[in-house]
Amino acid sequence: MGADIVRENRFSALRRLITSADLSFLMEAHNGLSAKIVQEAGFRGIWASGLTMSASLGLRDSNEASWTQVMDVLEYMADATGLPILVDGDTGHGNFNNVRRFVRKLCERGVAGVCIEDKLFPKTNSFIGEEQPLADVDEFCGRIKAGKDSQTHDDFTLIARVEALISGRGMEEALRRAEAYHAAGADAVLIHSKKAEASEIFGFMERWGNRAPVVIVPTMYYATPTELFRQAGVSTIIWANHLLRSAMTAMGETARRIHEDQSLIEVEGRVASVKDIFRLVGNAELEAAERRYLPEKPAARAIVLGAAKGELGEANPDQPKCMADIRGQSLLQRLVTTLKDSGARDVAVVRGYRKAAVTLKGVGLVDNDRFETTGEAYSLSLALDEHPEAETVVAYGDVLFRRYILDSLMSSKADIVIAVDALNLHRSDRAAIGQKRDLVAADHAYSGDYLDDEPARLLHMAHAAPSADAADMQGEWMGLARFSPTGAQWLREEIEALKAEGALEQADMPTLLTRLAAKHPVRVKYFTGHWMNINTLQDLADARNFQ
Ligand code: SPV
Ligand code: MG
Repeated sequence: MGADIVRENRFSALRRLITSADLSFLMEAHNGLSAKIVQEAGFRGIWASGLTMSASLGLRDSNEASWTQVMDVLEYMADATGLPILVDGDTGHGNFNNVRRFVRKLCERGVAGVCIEDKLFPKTNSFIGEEQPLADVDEFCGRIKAGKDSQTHDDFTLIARVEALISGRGMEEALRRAEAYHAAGADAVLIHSKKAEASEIFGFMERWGNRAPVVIVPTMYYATPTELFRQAGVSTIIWANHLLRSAMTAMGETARRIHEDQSLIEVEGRVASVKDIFRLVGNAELEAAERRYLPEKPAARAIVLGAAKGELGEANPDQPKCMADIRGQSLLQRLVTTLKDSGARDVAVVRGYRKAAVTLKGVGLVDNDRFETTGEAYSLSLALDEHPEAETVVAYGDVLFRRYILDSLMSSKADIVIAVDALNLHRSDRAAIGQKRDLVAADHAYSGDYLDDEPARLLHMAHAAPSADAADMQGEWMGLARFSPTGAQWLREEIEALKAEGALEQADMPTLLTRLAAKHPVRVKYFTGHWMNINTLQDLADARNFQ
């Protein structure tokens, strides 16, 4: 129903654009994506150009694409936007009979109008050669009548394109044809010219005297000010091919750059981001629909360990590390957004140092008031509530990671899975030297082979600075772990065991995970980068560039 209403409106919307007293504009598009770009730019209608739809398929503008292939492209465009589309129907793909079927199908697919030109099938682009043969006037009028008689929507618009000026037949012939096409039922005429200035257009407008709306395509006479067309009474201007042409320029430059550099470094940042693609094709809508229609998984919960003081003192006065500002949002806010986006709806943050500064809407707060004398395992124990069977994500409060890393942990079948950076051990930058990290020993190392998905198992973990004798260490834990309901049960049991031994208060996460690994399989999932741990001022600066 909703889609039908949009389609209904599109027919009348195009009719209004063409018949209104104001000058209107149609912008070229050649596929669903460019149609969306036209809409975002603010245009109120689309020109589905024969030249650019063909070219984007790698074909010539000579009816090499069949009319059904054109129809498929139009369907993507109509689905991609709510804008009315005027399609370049070339000659109508044959005689009156082909026009009838074409128009019926256009109405069915929600394409609001067609422009047909008085040439012969197979057509040749108007800017190629001279004196192209024209259709017989009566025969072309038959195509117009057939089209109008076949429209299944009252407001469908049929525009007749006059090629007399382009093919050197002169103004009298152009006027004679325009008059005949108008009388045959065309809703408007498109007068085409390939001169570099618009004298033919102004000459035609004067003689035509507003008998029916006039559409023009100033590809060749582009330098003429638009205002003059407005004053001359032109109804609609078609900007006929400029999105495809600008895309060709941009794609060519990008391809050459990458080919020369064998690298993306010069190109990244100058091209649309992957996020831009997601936005334009409407991924947010799909996510909302998934929440509406997919069976709800029992909500996962997340525990963020944010009690520690950290060492960001001067840059971050009076604040715990997790509240450090990163481009207008706290580290904690960014982390919690990623956790929630990945399905951990119920987030608890354990706070301690300067706890009053740790605030965030939509999260539960747990206080570790003994943060100065206790460690991570103790903080975690405070947040484990009475529901140990829930799927649980545990994250350090001072890490940033790309969402796919957490998504990958969330989709793991393992009961306990930890995210490990396979390459970070080999960091040689100054910030990394001598810094203690959570070093991971696993039963096998990351192979770098895309096809190698053999699960690795944690042997032990230690909070230490990497050293020469750390050769048995396979990576660095990112401070991110996921426990299935069973894994969460094991976690609780291990915390209880530590407590019984009087070791809970001092235990860190590596100790806890090592103990778990001795009793249960703890899966190591390798990643290579795309995360960071904020320990130093330099890290904080780097985090501001983290996407
Ligand atoms: C098209 O865009 O395919 C047109 C306009 O028909 S032109 O190429 O100017 O003839
Ligand atoms: Mg064309």
